[in-house]
Amino acid sequence: MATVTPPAVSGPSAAPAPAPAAAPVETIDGFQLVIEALKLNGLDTIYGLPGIPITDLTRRAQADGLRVLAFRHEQNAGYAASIAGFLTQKPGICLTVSAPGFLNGLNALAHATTNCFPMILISGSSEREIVDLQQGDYEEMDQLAVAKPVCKAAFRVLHAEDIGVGIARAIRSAVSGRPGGVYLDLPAKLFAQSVEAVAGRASLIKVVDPAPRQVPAADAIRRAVDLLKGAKKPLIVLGKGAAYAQADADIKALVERTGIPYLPMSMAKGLLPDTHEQCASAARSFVLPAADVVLLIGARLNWLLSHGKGKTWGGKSSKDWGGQKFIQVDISPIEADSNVKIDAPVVGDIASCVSALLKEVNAGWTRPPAEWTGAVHDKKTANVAKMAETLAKDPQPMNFHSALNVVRDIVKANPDAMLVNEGANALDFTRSIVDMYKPRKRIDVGTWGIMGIGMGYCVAAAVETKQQVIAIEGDSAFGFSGMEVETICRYELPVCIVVMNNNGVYKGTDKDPTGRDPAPTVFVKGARYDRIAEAFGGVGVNATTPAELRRAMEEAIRSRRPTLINAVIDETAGTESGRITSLNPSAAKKK
Ligand code: ADP
Ligand code: TPW
Ligand code: MG
Repeated sequence: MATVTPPAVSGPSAAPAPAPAAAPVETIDGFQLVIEALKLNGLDTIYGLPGIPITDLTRRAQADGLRVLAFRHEQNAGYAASIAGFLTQKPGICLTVSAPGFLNGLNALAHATTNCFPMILISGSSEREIVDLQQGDYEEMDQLAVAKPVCKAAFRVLHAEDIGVGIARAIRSAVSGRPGGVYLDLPAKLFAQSVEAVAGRASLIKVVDPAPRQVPAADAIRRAVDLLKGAKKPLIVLGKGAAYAQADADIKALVERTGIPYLPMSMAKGLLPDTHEQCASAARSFVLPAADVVLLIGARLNWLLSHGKGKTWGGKSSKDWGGQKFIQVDISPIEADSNVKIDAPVVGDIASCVSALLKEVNAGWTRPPAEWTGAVHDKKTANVAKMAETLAKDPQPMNFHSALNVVRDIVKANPDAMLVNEGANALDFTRSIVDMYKPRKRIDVGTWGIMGIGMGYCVAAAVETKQQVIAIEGDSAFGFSGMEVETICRYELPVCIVVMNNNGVYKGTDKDPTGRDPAPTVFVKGARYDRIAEAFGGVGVNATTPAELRRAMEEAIRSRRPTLINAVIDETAGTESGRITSLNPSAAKKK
């Protein structure tokens, strides 16, 4: 520990007396205060990439017992931090250098905010005086101003004695209310500042109750329950807010005791097993337009739910309301009425709201009419049978269905494994074919449908849960973060990546009409992604049949070694834009 000798105090007039031999005062610097503030708050993992001015922060954090995962690109570190936040309810920490490193991390910060994941992006920054006068410092940028529009809150700390407050504010902002991304700007000069150690440590804050419960009002619960009781065709929609809330037992009890069919959004799959008799996933296009009262729990009526209106919901045209009444459980008081009228908003944290609703579902509760649950059941059984037929086929070359039939079996046999998923067809088919059995096991492209979350999510999923990770990746999607295979191999993480290689974006068949270049949607034919893993000491397998894919996945899970399987998929198998063709302007025009 560094020491300083305090300056001698001399009186105004007396002849200078020899200074008394002062005991050296122990000091603490900015680096150490940041590390101790994180540790004090249980934030023990950093996803980042070193460089000026934070290199020593990464080294000293590691020396002090924090887990520091160093990435090859900040965007992937940021995505890792964002999903760590989703999985743990603690803000995921991403650490970057100034301007370019900060900007590389910014995409993930925006993603965290959009998806309501708690995350703190901590970036080093250049000298304030020079930045503010725009005198051209090394990596000069007004990062605080740039971050503000895409995050929930942004703070800068200029003095070492304020580090405790800065980190406390960042933590509270990230996890309280609707969770989101927070930016924390730490200028280079801050790290080198020293303060007296006892006072410095005393300035750190251990945040008490960072995400206080928000209990719903009794009249809001009553209104919701009355509406639900009057329903003839009720439906529950579970979103990723419900998965985040970790109120798994109460959510399951609410669904089962009410007897209402439920639809899980993508990342809410597994809150109850997808094989649950009340799960209506396989009858989605039947239940949405038919339901009369819909209880939304942690799911927004955004594009993923067709804004709660239009033909999906039984409306006459694309903008028409389908006539349903909505109950919306959400922590954000301004979410209700964002797209259609919400008849019974229930504002509060999901754990408190579901527990309050559950109290009303007592012995006197009438389950939904058998006519409704029977119709949902019949529709679902027919669709499941149709899908089983498709899955049983063994076409040459392998297609999405025959490959995913293998993944479906592997996930069923390993229900604790984390499933990471991105792509277009590779995403949509996996979501509908691969059943999930436990909460928070499926993590994917989220609200924006982002390509590039893949390898960052794999690292965080392995680090935070210690479970086997299986990533089902479109070949295009994989490319956005592929270099992190080195990171996965370096930390020897139990990650099995399956690249669904159909030679391109959606398909591999497009041609440049002029004959000059490859079409914008296609890649090198017959690319061997498996060799990327081999380059870093991992296992690479080229799989051209379901049997080869099965063997390779089973071996990956048995060995827990980093594995990349190049699954060769029929390049004609995909459809343009996967399931969201209607949002593609040119494709929509052709209709
Ligand atoms: P999905 O994409 O699965 O439909 P969304 O991301 O659209 O889910 O919606 C998640 C919703 O959950 C957000 O509106 C957010 O405010 C809400 N939410 C997140 N965490 C909680 C919580 N702990 N309690 C209540 N609501 C929450
Ligand atoms: C950050 C646009 C949506 S899906 C996709 C792109 C480029 C790739 C689809 O090809 P892939 O899947 O992964 O091979 P498959 O199975 O259909 O062949 N940039 C970002 N995000 C998005 N969503 C895009 C571009 C896009
Ligand atoms: Mg592809």
